[in-house]
Amino acid sequence: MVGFRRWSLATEPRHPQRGTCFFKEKYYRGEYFCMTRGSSFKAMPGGFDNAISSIKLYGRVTVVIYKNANFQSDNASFSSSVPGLAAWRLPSDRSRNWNNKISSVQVN
Ligand SMILES: [Ca+2]
Repeated sequence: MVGFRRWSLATEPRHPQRGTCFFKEKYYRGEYFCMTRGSSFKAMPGGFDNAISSIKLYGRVTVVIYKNANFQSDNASFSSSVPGLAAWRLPSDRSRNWNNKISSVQVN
């Protein structure tokens, strides 16, 4: 799984120079994993499916998130960090938001 790293809260914080980290809690807290630019996951790593609440970007990158696996269904792209996905509504259903919805991702 190229680009995949995972650390517990107890470990020293690390992140890619150019890439993205996905966090289970808002404001970049809780369990997380990181990806380098140019990598993607057609399905989220174990325990992270429908569990992401914030996204931190490092360097010039764009992250594309998808509601379903295999880059399907609703998507959204971000070029700066997202402290709370609950603030972003789903394109197909404006009454719902992206919190705990991400099921696949690309980092460009
Ligand atoms: Ca989903």
